[in-house]
Amino acid sequence: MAIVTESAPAAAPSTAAAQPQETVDGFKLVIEALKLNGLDTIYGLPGIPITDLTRRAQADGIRVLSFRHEQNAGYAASIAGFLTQKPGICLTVSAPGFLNGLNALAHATTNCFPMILISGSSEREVVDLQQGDYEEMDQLAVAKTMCKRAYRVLHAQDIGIGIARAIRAAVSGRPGGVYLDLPAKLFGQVMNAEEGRKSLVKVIDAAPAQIPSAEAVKRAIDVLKSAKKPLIILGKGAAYAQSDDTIKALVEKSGAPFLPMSMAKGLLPDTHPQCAGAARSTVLKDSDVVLMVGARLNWLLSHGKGKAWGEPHSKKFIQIDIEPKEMDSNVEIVAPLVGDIGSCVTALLSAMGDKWTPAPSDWVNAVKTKKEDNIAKMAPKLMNNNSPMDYHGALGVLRQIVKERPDAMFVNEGANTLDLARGIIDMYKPRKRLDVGTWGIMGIGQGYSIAAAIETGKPVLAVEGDSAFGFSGMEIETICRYELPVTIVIFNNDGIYRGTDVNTGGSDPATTVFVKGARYDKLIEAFGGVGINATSPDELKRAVNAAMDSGKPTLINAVIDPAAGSESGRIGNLNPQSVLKKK
Ligand SMILES: Cc1ncc(C[n+]2csc(CCOP(=O)(O)OP(=O)(O)O)c2C)c(N)n1
Ligand SMILES: [Mg+2]
Repeated sequence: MAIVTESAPAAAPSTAAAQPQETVDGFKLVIEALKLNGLDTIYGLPGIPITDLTRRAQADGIRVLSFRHEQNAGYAASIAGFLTQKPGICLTVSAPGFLNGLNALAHATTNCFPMILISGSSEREVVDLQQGDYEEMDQLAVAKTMCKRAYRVLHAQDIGIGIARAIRAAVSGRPGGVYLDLPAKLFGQVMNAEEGRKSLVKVIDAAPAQIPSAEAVKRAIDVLKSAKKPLIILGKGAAYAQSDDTIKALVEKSGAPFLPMSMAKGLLPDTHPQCAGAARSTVLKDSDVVLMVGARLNWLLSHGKGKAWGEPHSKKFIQIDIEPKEMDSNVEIVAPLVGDIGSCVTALLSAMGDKWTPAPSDWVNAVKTKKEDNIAKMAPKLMNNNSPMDYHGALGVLRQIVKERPDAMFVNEGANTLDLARGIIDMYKPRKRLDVGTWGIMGIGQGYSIAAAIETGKPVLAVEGDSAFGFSGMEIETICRYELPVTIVIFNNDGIYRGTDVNTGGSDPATTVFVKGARYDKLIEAFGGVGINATSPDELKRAVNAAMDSGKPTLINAVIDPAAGSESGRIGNLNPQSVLKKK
C-alpha cells in the first residue's frame, strides 16, 4: 500500500518529532479496501464529498466510470454484480445523489444482484439534530428498507471491516443490494499507516457453498422419478450461478423440456432440442412435475397457479433456491432443495446416477410438435420487409444478427419491444441477455450497456423502445466518452406502447404519445457517435452490422409503425379494469 508520509509538526514533543510519521487517510483506506477485495471498477458520479475519492481511486488504478445520472450508474453496478458474482460498486454524493442511486439499490435487491451503493453523507451531528446541513438526510435510515443490509462507518480504522461486511452481505446467501454510508468527515481522518494496513480485511470465501441435505435431495429425486410430464424452469438465479455445465448435464440427463426465464435464455441455447420456449403455455399447463432452478414463482410465472398452470391440477413443484423463505411463497413446494444452485444441481445429478430414465417420449414429442408448429407460424412474419417496420420485420433481422454474433451482449427494454424481442430473438450463450428483470423496470438500457461492455469487453447490442430509451438517454454521452462498442437500436413507434393515442379531453397530446417522427439518431451525433435512421428491415440489418463491425458508439433510429404495438405489450391483462363499463 502506498502511504502518505508526513513530517511531524515542529511543535511536537522532542523525541517523537525526530521521527517522520507514516499516516494514511480515509480516502486511501477505502480505495485499498476495495482493491484488496478485487473490486476494481466503480460506477458513479462525483461531487461533495466524494470527488477526491473518484480522483484518487482513478489515480490508484481503479476504473471509475463517471455517469450523467446516479440511477444509471446504479443499474450499471447492479448488472456488473450479476455478470461477475462480485458486488458492483456505485458511488454517489449525499442526499439527492444517494436518492438517485437508491432505485438501483432496490432493483438489485429485488433481482438478487450483488451491489454496494456507497454514498457520501453530511455531518452526523448536524443531520441528527436536523440543523439544515448541506444535503442533509439520514440516508442510513432511508436505505434500510431498500436493501439486504445497510452500514455506516464513522472511524477510519473501521473502513476495512465496514467494506468487508458490505461485500459479504451483498454476495452471500441470496445476493442483493447493500448500502454503505461514508460521512464526509471519514475521508479526511488519518491514522497510523501500519495500523491502517492491518485494519483492512480480505474477505475469504465471501459466498460460501451451501450444500443441500441428503434427505432433501432424495425427496426431490423421488418426485422427479414419478414424473410423466416433467418440466424444468431455469431462472436468472441459475444464470447467475455460473454452473453452466452442471445445469446443462442435469437438463440433458433428465430429458425434460426446459423453459428459460428471460435472463436465463442462452444458459442452454434457445435452439436446444429440449428448449420449450416456443411451447410455453403448453408446458406450464400440461406438465405434472416442475423443477424450478433459481426461478421464483412470482408474477412472471403467474404465482404458480391459475389458468396458465392448467388449474385444477395436481402438479408437484420441486424448487432449488438458496433462500429457505422462498419455499411455499405462492404454492406448496413438495420438494424444497435449499442450497446454492451449483451444489444442489450437482447433488441431484449424482443422485440420478447412470441409469436415469429420461422423460417419457410421448410428452417430449407432444411438446416438440407444439413448439415446431409455433415456430413455423412465426417464421413468415419475421421475413417481411415492410416500411415503416412492424416489430416482427425488425426483430427478424436482429434475430439473425444475434445468431451470427452469439458472443455479443444483448440488452433489452420496452414493452412491445421487450416482449416480442424476448420471444423472437434466440440466445446461444449464458448471461448474454440482460433486461428489465423482476420489476419490468424502464431505464436500465444505457447503464446495463455500459457495464456489459466494461465487464465483458464484448460488443453490446441494445434494443430499446423509444420510451424506455428516454429514461437513460443522456448516458449516450458516457458511451461516446469511453468509446464503448455499444450499438443502440431504438424501436421508435412515437410513444409508450403505440404512437396513435388521442387525447379526448383537450388539446394536449395523449399521455402515451411523443413527438411524431423524432430522430433519436441525431442525439448521438452531438457527442461524436454515429447516428443512423433505418426505415426498413434491410436498412436496419445493414446499419446494425456496420455498427457492430466498427465497434463505434452508434444509435440507430428504427422507424416502427406507430400503430404496431399493443397496450403494455404482453401484460395488458395487468391493467386494472373498472367495474363501471367503458362507454
Ligand atoms: C421506471 C418505470 N416507469 C414506468 C414504467 C411503465 N412502462 C412500462 S413499459 C413502458 C414504456 C413502453 O414504451 P416503449 O419503451 O416505447 O416500448 P414499446 O411498447 O412502444 O415498444 C413504460 C413507461 C416502467 N415499467 N418502469
Ligand atoms: Mg414505443
